Parts: sequence; structure tokens; C-alpha cells
Amino acid sequence: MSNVVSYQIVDNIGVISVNNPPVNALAQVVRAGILEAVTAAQSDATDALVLRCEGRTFIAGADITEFGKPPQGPGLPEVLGAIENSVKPVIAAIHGTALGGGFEVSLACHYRCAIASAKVGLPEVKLGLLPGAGGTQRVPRIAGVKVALDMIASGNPIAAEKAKALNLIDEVVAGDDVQAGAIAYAKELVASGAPLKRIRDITIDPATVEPGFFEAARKQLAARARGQIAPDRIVSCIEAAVGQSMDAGLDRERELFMELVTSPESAAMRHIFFAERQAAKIKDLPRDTPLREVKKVAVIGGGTMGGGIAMCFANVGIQVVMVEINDEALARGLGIIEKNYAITMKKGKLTEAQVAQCMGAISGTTDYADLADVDMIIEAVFENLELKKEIFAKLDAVCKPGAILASNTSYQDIDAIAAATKRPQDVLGMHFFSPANVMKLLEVVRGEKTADDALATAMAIGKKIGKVCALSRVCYGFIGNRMLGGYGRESQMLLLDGCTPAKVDAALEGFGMAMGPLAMGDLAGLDVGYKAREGRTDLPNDPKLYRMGTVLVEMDRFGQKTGAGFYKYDPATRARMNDPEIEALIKSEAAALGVEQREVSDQEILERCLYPLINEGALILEEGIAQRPSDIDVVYVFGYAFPAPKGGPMHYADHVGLKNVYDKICEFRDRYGEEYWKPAPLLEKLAKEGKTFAQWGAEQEQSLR
Ligand code: 3H9
Repeated sequence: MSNVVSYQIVDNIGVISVNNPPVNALAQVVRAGILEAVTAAQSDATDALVLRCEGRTFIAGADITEFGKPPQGPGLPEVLGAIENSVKPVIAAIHGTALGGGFEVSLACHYRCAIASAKVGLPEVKLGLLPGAGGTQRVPRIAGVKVALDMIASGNPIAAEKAKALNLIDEVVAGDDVQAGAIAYAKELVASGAPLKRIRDITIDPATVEPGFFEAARKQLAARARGQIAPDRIVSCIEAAVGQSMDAGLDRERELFMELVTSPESAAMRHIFFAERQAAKIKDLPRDTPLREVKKVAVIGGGTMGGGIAMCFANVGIQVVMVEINDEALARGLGIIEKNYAITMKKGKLTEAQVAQCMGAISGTTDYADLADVDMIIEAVFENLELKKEIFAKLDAVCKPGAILASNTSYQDIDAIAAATKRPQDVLGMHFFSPANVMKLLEVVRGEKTADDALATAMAIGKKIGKVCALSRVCYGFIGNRMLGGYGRESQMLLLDGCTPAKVDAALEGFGMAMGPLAMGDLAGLDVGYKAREGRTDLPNDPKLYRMGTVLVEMDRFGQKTGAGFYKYDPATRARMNDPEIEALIKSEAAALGVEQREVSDQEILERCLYPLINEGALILEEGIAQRPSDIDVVYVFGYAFPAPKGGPMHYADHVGLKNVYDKICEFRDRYGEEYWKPAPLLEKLAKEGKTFAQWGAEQEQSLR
């Protein structure tokens, strides 16, 4: 038997144990080990077999690192065949998370039991894939096509009790000891002469499926696909499970799985999976850097941002104190939180008891002296450096030694804020994205003097509150907002060149962005950008620059909040509508500025908006603001709704080819001038060497070893 799969006999039950940390992924050695154990057990004296795992979880899926490499036998179907055809019952014993290929292994077993804390799921869609080892065929056979579609197209895990109610598992065993529970369950099955239940023997009667079910599902999924092809293929597989033999369905599943696993969309989404985990690691900090204890947190500022941040902590049971300047502002802040929780409850995402528990974790004060015992303070007041410095000086005076002092600033200089205290080692940035209780990204900003343990603690606490963390050094706008500059600028320049707002946004939404840049400007408020530009002396003196944004603000069209911006908004539904008045105004502004309007292709819109992201990303890498290209991708996918099937701006650049990106930027430089289009030296170098950002990132990582 291999090191990773062992076999022992307990009370006449053969126990096959998988031990492949960290998540018992189905690497070749695991597949081979299970196959060998099941085959050998066919002729021993046992009555039944239990398949279980060591460590924190049941098998969490195929080994994703093996995709794209030459396959090594045995394949998963062969292993599943051996389990399903076993002459004695095989019982899967699930703890932790049985995911993807892991859950599919359990579906080939004759029975599935789990402890109550376990979850099962088929998350392949999140990697741009579909379950490729029978999941699309076996789940509809036991739970029906609707449950199968919900489960597989969402990729969300299902807790044990609910999984039992849906017939996805057979038994929830008592206690935490899954092996003991499974052995007892196996003995019961043997004693009662339970049959060898093979899911493959079930046939789904087409008459049980509502007419038009699959067409409707396809339509619904297409509406929110944002460049993903997997949801459509998932519908096709489940459709193939109806009325057909298992083998025909499996053939269809294999065919479509192969299409997806070799697609650029899945490669991009797998890149994001690993990038997310990589981003949590700080290159020059050992993994065992000691952490500071964070039991109580304070949030300064009870606005939308502060309230959202407070909710993040309360949601995981950490005590939070909200600080406001007076009782009225405090009551308003706490009121907004209460309202937000009420909405969450209405949506069925939290129970009344859970909301009460979260609200119980939040208190308020107007007195800084109450912050003497907090472990971490996050300042979330409006963007004014002087005000922030004042607050940090006050915190310095009252907070206990070692408390982490964080600012949620989007732009301000963390080092200048740190200098307002006598403990710059405890100061850092924690940049949340709005709405803070929903958006996944947290940019953690490392100041010049931030201590290692403070930084490691901020990253760990970010993970604890469910955020995806990415590290940034100090610069104007940090990684994400700094890169946005050229994206917003070009979206407005394109209007003068001849596009309507709808044309620009449609091109980017077609690419997969959740919202085009101009609609996004309307949502954020055009006055915000206008005010931010007022104080800047570094922008080119060009009347074309942000012309339309400026004109609209001067017309009091601030965007959604005033009912009009680049678009008009229906007051009742907030639906956006094209505004012929603005389209005419753009034309007259272009004429006044002497810009000759022309037909602009969608391709040019994409290049002009997306390539500045890539170019600025390259500068950010050279300057060491971001640790790695994949961290930038994480920032954009989780903070700016960049489509995951494109993998983030740097992965996308690699896909397009850095030489192509570089050549296009040079072309734009020649057309529009160097003040807007100046190729980053790193981009130029890699383009000329024929390399990718990914290769450069790997070389940098290697040089540290
Ligand atoms: C599939 O199954 C296809 C089949 O249908 C068909 C086949 C024919 N492979 O997330 P964590 C690594 S597709 C390789 O931080 P947690 C991860 O990179 C698969 N590596 O832990 C990290 O490495 P490092 C369907 C994997 O406790 C380490 O393990 N399954 C895999 O927060 C710890 O990961 C999925 O999509 C893998 N499958 O969460 C499940 N999974 O330490 C994917 C993890 O070097 N996995 N790693 O950074 C997860 O969702 C989470 O890892 C899990 C644990 C919830 C299990």
C-alpha cells in the first residue's frame, strides 16, 4: 500500500484511509492507492468497506495542479468503477468538505455518511469546469435535475443535514468521530442486509422534468455568465442524464469536461484560485511570524464604510466598538448597521438569532478613552490627511501598547499618518471596498516602518473576516485605485472620439466587467472624481482630459444620486437609460475641441481602456508596490469585478501576448502623445524578451529562495 493510502480492518470492516495533506486532493498516488485497496479488499474477510480521510477534510477534489499536464493513470473513472462494482458495500465517511472529485468518489460509493459539521459540494464551476467524474450524472439521479443544476451551476457547498434532506447523502452520524460513526453505520447496513446501491442503475424518466426546464436554465445562466462557458455546458450534461444510459451521459460529460479543461477561461480561473492563496503570503515574512491577539476592534467613523467594516468583525464574533463624534452620528451609524442586517435577514442569509448575536457584538462610544483595551483600530473617516493625522495622534495617546492602528484610506500616505504617532511600527493600511461587508478584497498597506507581526496579523485577521487579502506598498491609490487612472481617462476620451456612453460600456460589459466604466462613474458619483482632480497638479493641461465628466458635474449631473450623469436613471427602478441630450452634447464638445469624430471599434475600446491597467500594473511591479503580477490580478478580480474568466489584467496581458500589448501602446503613444501613453520599462523588456508576467513573477519568487 502507498504512504498516502492505508488499510486496516476494524471489527470486520475494512477501513481505507487517505492521508494526502493539506486537503487530500486526488493526486495520482491517491487514485492508485484507493484502487489498490478496493481491489485487494474484494477477496478479504471483511463485510464492508469504509473510505475515510485523515487530517482536516475528506477529499477536496482533483489535484488542480495536475490539469494541463500529461495524464498519469489510473484515471478517476477507473477508480470510481472499482468502487461502484465492489462486491461488498463501500461507505464514504465524510468530514470537512467533500468537494468536486472528492464528492464524486463518494457518489460512486454505495452509501454516504457524514458528521454534522461536514459539507458536500461540486465547486468545479468556480474553476471554469464541470464535475468530470460522474457528478453531473449521479447527482440528478439521486436528487433530481433541479437540485443538481442549483448545486453544480452555483458551486456552493451544502451542509450535511441539508444534504441528507436532498438525498445527496444517506446518514448524518452522531459525534465528531467520523470513523467510529461510519463503522457503526456500516455494521448496521451489513446487519440489515442493505443492498449494494449503485446510482448508475437509476434512470431518470423524462416525464418528471418540466417542459422547457433546460431552455429556461440556459437563458437564466447566460444572463449572468460574464464570459463563463461552464454554466452552459453544465446544463448540457444534466440534460444528457435524462432518459439516457449512464454510459451515454458519462461520455457527454467527459467530452464537455475536456473542452473546458483546455479552455482559456478555465486556465484563467485556476490561475485566480492559486493567485488568491499566493497573495496571502508575504514574501519576506516567514509563515510562522507570530501574530498579535485581536479580540476587540474599534472602527472610527460610522458612515457607510465604517458600518460595513464593523459588520465584517461582528459577523465572525469579534467585539467591535464604533466611534463617532456625537451621539446623533453614533445612533445614525448603528441604525444603518441594523437596517443592513434586517435586509440580510429578509434575504434569508441570516436568522433572527444570528442577527441578534451580531448586533450584540457591536457597541458604540463617543469617547476615545474607551479604546484603551482594544487590540485593533480601523479608522474610516473621510479622505482628509490632516483629520486622519489628528485621529492617529489621539489614538497614540489612548491605545494600549501593541494595538494595531489601521487606516481605511483609499489614497492617503500611510507613512505620513504613521508619523503622527510615536509608534509607526503599529500603523498600516487596511483598505476595504464598498460595500465593505460584501466586497471580498482587502488591500493591506505596508508602511515604511510597519512591524512584521502587525502586518502578519492584519493579513490573518483579513482572512478570518472572509476577505481575500493582497499586500500593497504605499503609493497614491495603492494597487487598485492607482491603476484605475488610465481606465477612467480613456473611457471619457473615447466619447470625444465618437462613442456613446452605451457603446463604451457595452464593449467592457461584453468583455465581462460587471459594469462599464461610465456607468460605474455614475454609480460612484462623478463629483467624487471631479473633487479629486481639483487638488492635482500632476495631470496634463489638456482641455480634452475628463472633459465630459467635468461638463456633467458642472450641469449638476453627478450620476445615480442626482438621477442623471452619463445616463438618465428611472427614479423608481434606477434602471439606466441612454440620454440623447448627452449624446448630442458629446458631439458638440468634440466639435468645440476640434476632435474629429469617427467610428471606433469595440476592439479599440477594449485596448484603450484595458491596456493602461496593464501598463500601470507593470510600473507597480517594477516599483515593488505589488509583490507579484498575480497579486494585481487578485486585486482586480476581487475588488473591481474584473472577469475571473479573463484571470485579471496581468494574466489577460500574458494571454494577449506582451509584445502585442506593447506594440499597441506604442501605436497609441504615437497617436495621442507620451503624456498619456508611455510604455512601462518592464513591459517593454518582457515584450522584447518574449516573456510573460507569469514567467517574470516565477523568476522573482525563485530568486528569493
Ligand atoms: C475537480 O475535482 C474536477 C473533477 O470533477 C474531475 C476530475 C476528472 N488541488 O484553500 P486553502 C491547496 S476540480 C491542489 O488555503 P482552506 C491550496 O492551493 C477541484 N491543491 O485551505 C493551498 O496550497 P498552499 C474541485 C489544492 O482550509 C492548500 O491546498 N475542488 C486543492 O482555507 C490549502 O488550501 C475544489 O475546487 C486542489 N483541489 O480551504 C476545491 N485544494 O498552502 C478547492 C486546495 O500551498 N479547494 N489546494 O497555498 C478549496 O476550496 C479549499 O482548499 C478547501 C480548504 C475548502 C478544501
